[in-house]
Order: sequence, then structure tokens, then C-alpha cells
Amino acid sequence: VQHNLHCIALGTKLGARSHTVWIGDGGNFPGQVHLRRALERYLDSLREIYAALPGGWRLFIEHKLYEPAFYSTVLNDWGTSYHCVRELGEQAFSLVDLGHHAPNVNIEMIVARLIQFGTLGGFHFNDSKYGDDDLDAGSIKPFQLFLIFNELVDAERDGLPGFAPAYMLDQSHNVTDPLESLMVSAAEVTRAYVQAHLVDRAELAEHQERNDALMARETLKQAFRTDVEPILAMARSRAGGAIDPVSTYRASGYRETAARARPASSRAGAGIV
Ligand SMILES: [Mn+2]
Repeated sequence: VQHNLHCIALGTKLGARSHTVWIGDGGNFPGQVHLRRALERYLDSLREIYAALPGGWRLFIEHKLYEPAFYSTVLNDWGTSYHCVRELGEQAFSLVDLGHHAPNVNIEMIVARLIQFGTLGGFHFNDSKYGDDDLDAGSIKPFQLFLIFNELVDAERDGLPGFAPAYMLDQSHNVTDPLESLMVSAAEVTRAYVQAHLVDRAELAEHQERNDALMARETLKQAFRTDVEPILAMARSRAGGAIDPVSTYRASGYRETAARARPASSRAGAGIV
């Protein structure tokens, strides 16, 4: 609680408007943690943090299936997150980290549920094959990313009141240049957003009404298959950016220049290995 209050105080100085809590609290063995009491303690702590939230701020709570304990986690899924958000108040929202679910979970449906219930706060984008949550967005399951944005664009077009998700990349780059990964990930998120706008929603609704499963799916696939790279490149150019960010970044020599200016580190840490 004290750490979170300190973060809110620092955020106020920095002009922040939101605060995210992920808590790695859980048990490794059956019986280690009293499941109901643990959640009640979590809520008691969050209530103190929520009470310190400045007006206009949003509190995001981030669920995760496991880590660091593998048997149970106090805020383990979106249902628990929804309950906690409702307990806390109108400034609390659920945050969805794409990597924090069991393999094969239908994350786009979780997103749709949270939108429908008015508690979707935002995202931590990344990708995952099994239990990792640190890979570059869209690198493993680009269709899933598209389907998530399909739900977001659908909600945006419906003009749902209070619909204003916050977006963030939450990745850990161990085998790539972090800046290059961020560039590519940002492009992948944007690509999914643009492709989701290409979905013919009137046609999709007709297929859904007739329960034409094949054509409904193909309506989504048609948008997903469309190459929007020229649109993304032109948008980058118009915004004053590079048409091909990674090549431009590599040609600039920034990495080498920054490495020379950076103080030498004596200890090995996360980064390119
Ligand atoms: Mn996260």
C-alpha cells in the first residue's frame, strides 16, 4: 500500500492520470493460502490505494493466471478482476494483459464482456506461445490481436458511453533490440486497428442473423487478409516518421552512438543476449 501511495504521489508530479496495480501474491501449494481471506486482504489494500487516487484518475487492476506462485494467484482472472472493480468504485477498471491467460483462452470474448459491463480499462499488449507474456505484440497470434481490435472498433463505432481504453506495450526484450521491438510492435497494434476498420459490419451482421458461420468468418478473414502496410507506411510518413522505421533506425547508427555515451555497467542484466 505504501509503495502504491508513493507511486501516486510521484505520478501527480509527472502529470499522470492513471495508476496500475499488478500484484504477484499467491501460493505454490494447496493450503498455503486461504483463498477467500487472501482476496479480502487484497481488496482491503486496494481500498486504501483507491482512496488516495486523485480526482479524474483511473485505477487499473491487472489480473494474471500465475507468477510468481504457480498454484494460486490472488487476482487470477477477469471475473475476479470484475468483482474487485465493482467493489472499489467508478474510478477502478480491469486491465487486460494479453499474456496473462491460460493458453487458448478466448481473450477477445473477455474484452467484449468487459466492454459490455463497462469495466474495460485498457491493455498491456504483448504475445505469448505458452506461459510467457513478454513477446512482441502480434508475433505469435496476429489473428487474435485482430479479433481483439475487432471488438474495440465495434465498440468505438457503437459509441458506447465511457469507452476509452488505455493502451500500452508491456514486453520484455531479451533477444532483440528493445527499440526495434517497440517499433515493430507499435506497427502491429496499428495494423490490427486498421484491419478491424475494414470489417464490413453490416455484412457480418447479416451473416450472423442467418447463422452463416462460414461467411461470417470469411467476412472477418477478408479484412484480416488485406495488406494495409501501404496505409501504415503513408500514415507514418504523414506524421513525420520513417516509412521503414527499423531500416531507418539501423542506418542512423543511433544504437552504436547511444551505447558509447552510456555509462559502462559492471553487472549483467536484462537486454540483448
Ligand atoms: Mn502487464
